Amino acid sequence: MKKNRIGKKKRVTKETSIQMELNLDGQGCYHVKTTIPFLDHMLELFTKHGCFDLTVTATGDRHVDDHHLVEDTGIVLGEVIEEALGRKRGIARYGQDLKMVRKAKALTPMDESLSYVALDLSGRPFLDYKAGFKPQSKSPFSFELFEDFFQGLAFGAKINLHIQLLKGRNNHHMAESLFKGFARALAQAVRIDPKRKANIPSTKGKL
Ligand SMILES: [Mn+2]
Repeated sequence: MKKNRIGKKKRVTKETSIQMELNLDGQGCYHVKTTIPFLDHMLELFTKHGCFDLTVTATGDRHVDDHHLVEDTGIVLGEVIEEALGRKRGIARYGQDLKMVRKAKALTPMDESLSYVALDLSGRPFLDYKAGFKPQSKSPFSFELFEDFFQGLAFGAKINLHIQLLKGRNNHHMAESLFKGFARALAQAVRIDPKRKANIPSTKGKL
């Protein structure tokens, strides 16, 4: 039987302490405790829609604000993705969320919100991120932190990641659309393509 692709990481700094385990060949099971309920909700969506398994225990200096913890959680998620992929033998490499594809665009609707996510497990970190969340003075969560999250993730995983929120009214739905879109694009990119057998999908012979 094929071995599951698992990444495991413990990262401790003076600002945050994060322990994470990701199984790319999972079943959508999660146990996520970051002390930030909205971030937990997003990581759970990601796990369920990508059909991964994810365990996260994270704490940080939230008396400052949520920035360090959100950003570092993104970095560690990127690192466990990279570790789980190993040498990337046999993977599809490119991910596009094919739900409601039109004109080669990958779109994920979430009620009134709609986003586009495309990625390449290229080994070259890059993030293009356009998501205009609405100003929301009473929200317990700062939605602009998701740019830092995905920046950390793209660099931790060494992936080329394009995220664009096309429209939306409600920040909660807009964030859900981004995380579901990311999960589904990643699930496609990491899938093993049986035609490739164990070869690495690059003319360089290395990713
Ligand atoms: Mn929700």
